[in-house]
Parts: sequence; C-alpha cells; structure tokens
Amino acid sequence: MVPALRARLHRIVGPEHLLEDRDLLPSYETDWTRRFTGSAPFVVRPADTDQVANVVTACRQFRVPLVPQGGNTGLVGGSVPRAGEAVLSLRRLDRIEDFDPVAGEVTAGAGVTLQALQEFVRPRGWDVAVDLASRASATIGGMVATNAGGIRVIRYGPMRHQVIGLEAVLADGAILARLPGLLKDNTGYDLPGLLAGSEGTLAVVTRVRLRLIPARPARAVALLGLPSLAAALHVLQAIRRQAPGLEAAEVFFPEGLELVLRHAGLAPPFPRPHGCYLLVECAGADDPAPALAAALESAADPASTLLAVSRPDRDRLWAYRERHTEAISAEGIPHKLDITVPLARLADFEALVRTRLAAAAPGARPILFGHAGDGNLHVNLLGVAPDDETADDAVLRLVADLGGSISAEHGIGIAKKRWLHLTRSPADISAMRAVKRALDPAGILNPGVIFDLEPPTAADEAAPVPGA
Ligand code: 2HG
Ligand code: ZN
Repeated sequence: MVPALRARLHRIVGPEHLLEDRDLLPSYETDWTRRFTGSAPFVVRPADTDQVANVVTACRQFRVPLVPQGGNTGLVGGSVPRAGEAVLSLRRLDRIEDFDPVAGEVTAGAGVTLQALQEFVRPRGWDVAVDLASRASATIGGMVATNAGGIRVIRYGPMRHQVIGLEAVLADGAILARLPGLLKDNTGYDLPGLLAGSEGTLAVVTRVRLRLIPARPARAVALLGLPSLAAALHVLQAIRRQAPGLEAAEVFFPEGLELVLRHAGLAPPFPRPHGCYLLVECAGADDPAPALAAALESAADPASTLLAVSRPDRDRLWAYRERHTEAISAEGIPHKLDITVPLARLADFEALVRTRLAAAAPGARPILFGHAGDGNLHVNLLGVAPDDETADDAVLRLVADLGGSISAEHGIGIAKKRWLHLTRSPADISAMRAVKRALDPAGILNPGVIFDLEPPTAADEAAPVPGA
C-alpha cells in the first residue's frame, strides 16, 4: 500500500483497525466454502458510517477497489478478494438502535449478527422474519446486500421484503440515508430495494431499518420419511391447506442424511431409510401442534412421522437438516449450486439432475437439500475439482430448461456469473450494467461480482432469451 493511503486510513480508523499483517488476514480472505480465496493488501475496519464514507473516498482516490464484507458466510465468492481488492469489514458497525415496540421496527448496524438481533428483539415480543443456519455469524448488512432467504421465505419472503429503510455509502463517498421507517413511501425509485441483493457492487450497506414480525413462541416441527420428493411435495400441499402458520418446509435425501449422521454422531430419525425427508415447522400464538398432527394424520404414514413441540425436541429434528452444510464441508470442498425452479417442476428437476450429472460428470457426487416450499434446492457436488465446471454447467442448463433461476438465495458472486445469461436476458444484463456504471463508474465496489463491466461477450449475445 502506498504510504499516503496508509497514513490517511490510519487517521480515519486508527492504526489498530487497518490490518496489514499477513497473519491477521486469512479469515477475511477465504469464504465459508473454502473454494473461494484471494489475497488482500489490507483489511480496514471502520467503526461507523462516516468512517466507511471516508474509507471509500480515500480508496477511490488511490484506486484501490474494495470488497465489502460482513460475517463472510457467503457461498459464491462475492465477499472475498479476487484480484488484489482490499477488504472493507463492516463487523464493527454492530449497534442496535431505535427499537419501536409499537410499529415492530428496529434499526441494525450492518455488522450486527442475525443471532444478536434475534436475542435483542425476541424477549421484547418480536422476531426477525428471516432466519438461517449461519445466524451466529451472518450479519444484517450482508444479509441485505445478498437478499438472503433462509428457512422462512415461504411465509415472510426474503430479506428485501423486510427492509423499510436503509443507509449506505455510495462509491463516491456520499451517504444515502433513507431510514425513517415509513411503510408507505412512493417517492421515486426504490433505492433500498435496488441495493438489497446488489452484492456490494452498488453501495456499502451501513444501517438497515427492518420490519419485525410478532414473536411466535408456540411451535411444532414434524419430520416425515417419504418415498420420493414428489410424495413429499404432495404431503406438503395437504399441510399448507390444513395446518396454520406454516413457516418452513425443508427437504433432504438419504445421501445427505447419511453424511449428517456420520459427521454429527446422530442416531437415524427412523428405523428404516426413506427416499426423501420432509421437515415442516408451524408457528403461531396458539399451539399449532394439534392442527399439524391432524393434517399429518390424513396425509402421512404415522410410522415414519415424528412430531416435536419442546425446544430441545424441535432442535433435534432441525439438526438433521441444518447440519447438512457443515457435514458436506467436512467431507470435502463442494461446488454449491443454489437453484430454484417452479414448484411444479421441482420433482422433475431432482430426478433429471441426477441422470444428467451421471452422464456429464460421473465423478460428481450430488448431495441435494433445501427449501422445498420455495422450489429451492441446494445442489452440492462433492468429488469435483475446484476449477472443473462441467458438472455446474450441466446442472445450471437444466435449471434454465425448466424455467428456473441459477441462484435462488445465495446470489451470483463470482461463482455463477458465467451462467447469468442463462436466466437473465441481454436486456436485463445491460440494464444492470448501466446501473453499475452510473453508481460506480470507477469500478471501486466489489468489481467482477455478478458480471464484468465490459460489453457483453459474443456468448452472452448468442444465448437464448428465456421464454423467447
Ligand atoms: C442452507 O439452506 C444454506 O442451509 C446453505 O442456504 C446451503 O450449504 C448450502 O449449500
Ligand atoms: Zn438455503
């Protein structure tokens, strides 16, 4: 780093928050997958919005691009350096402010973890609508920047739907502050909505005003063993119709369960294996267990159904699903493809993806699990070299053929940008590039994430437009 930039950053954040010592950098340079890793010249850790703005201004003047980073739990390579970018860590922006118990709203600094926010609002009778397995590390700023989904999208939608105000630093250092928390505000472009899901390429999210949901402590979880995904989706339909307050509907398969049992040392949930496992959770002000039990009685075999009401019992059932990511990671470094197709095509996708993979990449070992209610499966592929994308290509082309999207909730990052044209049209992509150029003409914020700024390639142009 040039001495003048170092001196400037020291003045802004203090020398202890400008990390240059190589020993201190690795946890900022590799993401959760361990597949995406790079080398940063430094990590800078501002404490508040003004410091973020000053850091962005200084780095733009010295032409040092920045990768904004929260809990670094991303899975698509969008939160770590790739070509010498510095890391802008937002974790010190960890204040929770302006809780409004009447409206059910709160403002969280970008670095507040989801778990810290849950622990703050739950005793006050409210809850954060979005929940996900990486809650202890994932930060609110990162969750908004990536429009995180998680396990309750079926009921409340993804992170973008919870945002009712946002503060962010633009690439020129200007602070965009829209934090009044008005439920209705129809005054031009919805900039917070645009920044949600922009993966740090348009601005650095510094504070977020979130709408909360009433805490729903009465909960019931059921785990069902079923012959196939088609059967699971059929049962899910019955539960959706009959059981109130369905909050999560998750699936996994025997190969994933087997890894979880081995890695976590858990006992199998049922005496015999099944082709597919469906986990559902209902929540409400009143105990949802009787209605869920009644729905299950007419739709599922009691011998392969478990119902849990107490917190420890519910957690025990959730562990079979939530421990998939770590169990897979303990086995190797997977390729992670987070895809969605229309719910009506999900069972076709699951069957076809296995045959297409067997033909295109016989060495790939697919582990599938995900959010069945949203039509979102996580296709994890073990046994594939980090830079061999044959299997990824086969899966993502199938997704496009079935009218789906190559990213349901994890974003594009750098992992998927090669395939963005499969499910976004040339007009879409050039509009997105125009927005990027307008807001970040110098390409200082997360360059190379989602797309490169050069004009579309011949391959992009030749790609079929979905639905055309
Ligand atoms: C989940 O649903 C996360 O658990 C992670 O989105 C998915 O590890 C994955 O592929
Ligand atoms: Zn997920």
